[in-house]
Amino acid sequence: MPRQLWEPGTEGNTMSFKKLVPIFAAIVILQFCAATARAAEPVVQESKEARDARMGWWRDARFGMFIHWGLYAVPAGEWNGKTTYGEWIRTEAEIPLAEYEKFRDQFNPVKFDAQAWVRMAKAAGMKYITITSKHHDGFSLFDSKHTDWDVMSTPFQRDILKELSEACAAEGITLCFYHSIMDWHHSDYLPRRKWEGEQRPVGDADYGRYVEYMKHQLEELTANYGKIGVLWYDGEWEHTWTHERGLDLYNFTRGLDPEIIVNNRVDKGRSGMAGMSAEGSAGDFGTPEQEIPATGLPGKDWETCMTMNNHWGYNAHDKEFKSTQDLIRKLADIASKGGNFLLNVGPMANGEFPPESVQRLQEIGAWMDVNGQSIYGTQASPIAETPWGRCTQKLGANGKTTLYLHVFEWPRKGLLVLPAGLIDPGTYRATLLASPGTPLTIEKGKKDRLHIQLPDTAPDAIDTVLMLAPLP
Ligand code: H79
Repeated sequence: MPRQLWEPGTEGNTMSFKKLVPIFAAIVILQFCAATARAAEPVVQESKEARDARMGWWRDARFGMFIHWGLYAVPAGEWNGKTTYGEWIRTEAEIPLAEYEKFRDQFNPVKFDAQAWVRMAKAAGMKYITITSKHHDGFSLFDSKHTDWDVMSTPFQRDILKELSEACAAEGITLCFYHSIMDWHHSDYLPRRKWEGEQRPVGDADYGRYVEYMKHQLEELTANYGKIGVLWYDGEWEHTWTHERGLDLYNFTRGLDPEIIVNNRVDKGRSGMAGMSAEGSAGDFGTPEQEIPATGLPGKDWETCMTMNNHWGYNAHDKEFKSTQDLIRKLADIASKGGNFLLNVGPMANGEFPPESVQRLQEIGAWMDVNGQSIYGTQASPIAETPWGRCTQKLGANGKTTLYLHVFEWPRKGLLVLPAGLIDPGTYRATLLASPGTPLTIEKGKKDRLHIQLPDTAPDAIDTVLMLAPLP
C-alpha cells in the first residue's frame, strides 16, 4: 500500500462495540462536515510554498510535446474506406474487439528511435514529453505485468517507454505519462460501448477491480521509468468515474511520488473543452483542449493541448497542418496568458514522426534558439493582447520586470507605440533578441506614450521579440 500523505492513518484497535458508537457518530458528523466543506477547501493540504516548489519546473518549462501513439497508428485513420479516424477509431468505426486486437500482431515500428524523438523535442525547445502510456483503447505502450494487451505482446517486443525514459534522462527532458481512465478493452471496465451489445456482455465485470488494475499499472509507471513529471489523466467523464474516485486517485498518485504533478482530468470538475476545474476538485492544472483561454486564467495553472493537424493519433490522409507561423504565435499567445503549450505529434506505425511534424518542430526550434528566453520562466503579460502582438514578462528579484514584446504585425515605418507608464524609459534598455548588441531608443510621445523605433522591416516575419530590460 502506498503512503496516504494527506489523510491521517487509522490504526487498528480492539474495543467494545459500546465504546465504538460515539466514535462512529463522530466519524459520520466529520464526514458530513468534510463533504459540505469540499466546495471551499483545497483538496490536499499543501502550503503555497510547497506547491510553488512542486510546480516550479513545469511553470518554467512553458512548452512540451504530446505524443499519441498506439495500435491506432497501424490503420492510420482508415477503416472500411472511411479516412477520418484517429485514436478513437475503434469506437468511431465500431470495430469489434477481436478485429481491433489484430492490430497488435501488426505493430512493429522498426524505425522507432527514442533518442531521435527526444532530440527532436529538445531541438524544438520543448522541455517535457507527455506520451500515451495507455489511451482509451486500453493498449499499454510499456511492459506491464498486469496485462498482455501491451507492447511486449506485439512483434516489436520492446518497452517503448523504457527506451524513451533513458533517452529523456540523457537529454534532460522530463518524461510524463498520459494514462486513460476510460478503457475499451479491459473486461472489468464499465460501461461497455452501446454498439458492442451482445459482442461483449458485461458478465461479472467489476469496476472496483478495474481501478485496482489501473493503480497497479500506475505503480509500474512511477517505479520503472525514472522520475515522472506529470500524470495526465483523461477519459474521466463516464458515469462510473466519480468525484470520490478522483480524489482517491489524486492522493494515490501523489502517494506514489509526492512531487508528481497531476492534471485536472483525474477528477470530475472539468467544464467541457475549456478544461478548467470547479472549486474543490482535485488536479494541479487545467487542460483546455484545442483552445486557448481568451484572457488567460489569473492565479491558475493551465496547459493548452493541441494537435498540429486535425488528429491526435496518426492519420495518413490528414494533411491539414497548422503553419509554423500559427504554432509559434500560439506559443507566444499562451505564454502571454500564463499557460503552457503541449503540442501533439502522432507518430506513424513505422516509428517515425510524420515529415510535416518534423519540419514544424525544426522551424519552431530555430525561432526558440533566438527567442527562447521570452518564453521560458515567463509570466502572463501586464497588458492585454494588442493588434501588433503579445507580451510576456519575467519579474526580477528587485521587483522590476523584464518585458518581452512579441511583434506579430510590424508597425508602420517600424514605430512601435506602447502605453504610457508601462515602464520608465530612463531606467530601461530596449533590444531585439535577434540583435542584442544594438540598443534601440525609447522616447516619450503624445500623452506620454512610449515610442520605440524598430528597423523598417521585420527581422522575423513570424514573431520578432523586443526585450525591455531594467538597467542594472
Ligand atoms: O487524447 C486526445 C483525445 O483522444 C481525447 N483527449 C485528447 C487529449 C479526447 N477524448 N475525447 N475527446 C477528446 C472529445 C470528447 C469530448 C467529450 Fe466531453 C467527452 C464530450 C462529452 C464527453 C469533455 C467532457 C467535454 C465535455 C465533457
